[in-house]
Amino acid sequence: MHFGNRADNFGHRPEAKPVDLSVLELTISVKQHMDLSKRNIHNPILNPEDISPSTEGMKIECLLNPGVFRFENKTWLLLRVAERPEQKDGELSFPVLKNGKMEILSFRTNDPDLDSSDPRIIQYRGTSYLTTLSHLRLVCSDDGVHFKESRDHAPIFGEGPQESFGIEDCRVTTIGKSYHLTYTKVSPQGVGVGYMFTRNWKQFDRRGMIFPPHNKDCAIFGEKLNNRYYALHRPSSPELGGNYIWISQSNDLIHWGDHQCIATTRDQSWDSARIGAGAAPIRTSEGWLEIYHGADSDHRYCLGALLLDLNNPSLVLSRSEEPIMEPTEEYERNGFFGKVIFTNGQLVDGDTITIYYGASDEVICMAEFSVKEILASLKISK
Ligand code: MAN
Repeated sequence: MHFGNRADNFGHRPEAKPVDLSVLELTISVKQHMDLSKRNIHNPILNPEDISPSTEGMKIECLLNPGVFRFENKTWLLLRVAERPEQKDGELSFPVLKNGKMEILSFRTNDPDLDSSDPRIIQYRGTSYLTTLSHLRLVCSDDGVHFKESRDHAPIFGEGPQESFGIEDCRVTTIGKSYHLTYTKVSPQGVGVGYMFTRNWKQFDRRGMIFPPHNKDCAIFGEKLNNRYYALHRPSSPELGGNYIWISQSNDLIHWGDHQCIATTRDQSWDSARIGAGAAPIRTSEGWLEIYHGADSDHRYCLGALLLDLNNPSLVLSRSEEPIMEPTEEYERNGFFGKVIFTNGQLVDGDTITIYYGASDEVICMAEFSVKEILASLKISK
């Protein structure tokens, strides 16, 4: 849509038509209601071709869902890098980890026992596999927009049988001078939450699985409350319950208890099929602000917000009725797995939240929100 009477390529100027301002106002208010984000003009800021494969013979198919932190005066992303070998006609091949080494599994695409309708997962004779193997990679930037791979910091790969299908979607919570990493461990045994911490991004203290399958989307709060650590996480309960956000408490960040469900999916809504926490909740004057993802039965992933009580974050004060960000741009609608906006990393500076997000499960993007604007939208939702 354009307003006014711009000349066409041949210099013909169409007759000026009066602009119907009521339509314009309606469009603006509807748009503002739906999407509070300001996308960066450089989006996507990272594409699979910008990063080098971990091993010869591998191709990076997707960059996804980075954890974000500040370290040594730079902005860092801990990317999820999803790889597989270059695909040959009539064959579907992907790596798995076995005894610390990559092994390639292959299936004929015309095998009647193969179900490859979801580009992320295949089913073969009752067993599920991922079509790519993910590891975590560090990239850093002086301006928060242009990122380069760090030569001084090695990639983080899955280790042991609980991570044989890789590690994914790592949240990074900074507490004092320590960085606490919660990530998805994937293997045929199931999908659970792994935890490790580091101070220098060179040595990592891996502390194993802190939430057993099926569980993911774990974000640790950046400070203790009532002398305890808190974390949001997302267990799945297939028969009774569903894919809901829970909160738990711990004295040592490893053993978690006092589990409570704080938010469920909503029928007929943009978040009707699954919801999960993004990065660590943000302390605001009104409460803890959590940007979370919600998906519908069509696997369309949007972002919304939850406001949790400052002293007792298991109390939800308010929740977005409508998404605060939806997959509307070309790079968010089309890609490895389209119609996806997924965030688990952000930086907060005064009123500005800068989220880094995976779009279409393929490229890395960034967008800004105003804390005040999200809080105002939550007042309407209340
Ligand atoms: C799941 C996870 C995410 C991914 C979304 C959308 O929630 O595997 O990593 O981005 O699905 O595919």
